[in-house]
Amino acid sequence: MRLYEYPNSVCCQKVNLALAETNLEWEPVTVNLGKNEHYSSDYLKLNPKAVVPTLTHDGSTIIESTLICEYLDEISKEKKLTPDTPLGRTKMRGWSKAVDEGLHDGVADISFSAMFRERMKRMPEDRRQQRFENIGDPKRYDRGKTTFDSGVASPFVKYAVYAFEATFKNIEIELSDGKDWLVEGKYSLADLGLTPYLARLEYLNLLEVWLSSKKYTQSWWERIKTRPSFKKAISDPLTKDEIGEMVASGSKIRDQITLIRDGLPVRNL
Ligand SMILES: N[C@@H](CCC(=O)N[C@@H](CS)C(=O)NCC(=O)O)C(=O)O
Repeated sequence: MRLYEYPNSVCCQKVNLALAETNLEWEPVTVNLGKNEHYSSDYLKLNPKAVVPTLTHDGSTIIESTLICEYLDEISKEKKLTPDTPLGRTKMRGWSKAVDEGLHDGVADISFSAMFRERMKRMPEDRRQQRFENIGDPKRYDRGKTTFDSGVASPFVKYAVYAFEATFKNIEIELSDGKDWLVEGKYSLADLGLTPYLARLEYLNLLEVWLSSKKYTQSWWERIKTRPSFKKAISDPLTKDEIGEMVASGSKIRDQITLIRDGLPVRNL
């Protein structure tokens, strides 16, 4: 089993968490996003969306981190990451949808406005142009270009803050009856799937913006961080430089993110 991945990528961290929790044997293959390797013709045959992660196993290719995580739990002997009841499994997939339909783009846009934008500014103009031209998908292009041009003032950062606000509100409600984990009181792909997104906000020094007022979510987050999978899949692989860059760049936008959050319409939250 091979995992095509890139360091400090949230959706690769998610799959790494599932691999750590299931104890499956696998081989990592690095796809260097910085060198545009995800646009090489060989990689595009595996993953036509030109993103990491991609899993190959027994001659088959699986893309989409949420599906990869479900697959890994399916093939593991214990299937311990999936709730026991049909309703539990549906609820678990509800949390995955929050990630796939909001938090994933959200964390990418916040991270881009704080950090990758600065890296892209330092790139030679022709390489930066090539990066944008390679994108293909017009929506992904607009997100990248708008946030490159406007930074935290990009509307996509506002959508991101809204997505996190809504999800954090739901997490706090779900845990407020004293449960340890989101679905049926048992650690599952629901908790696992959210983990890299909270971790990224924490490394960017932004998690407090949301968690300072949410005591149940805070304790749940502390529980998640004590799992050996967190150390193995998220904190250990990060280099000092990566952590330093995240903390420094996220701290610079913290006040603006707080202002955006405070100015959100609350009616639909
Ligand atoms: N929905 C996909 C999203 C994959 C994705 O966006 N991957 C990012 C890294 S976390 C990527 O490869 N980005 C490359 C780029 O945008 O150029 C999944 O969950 O697998």
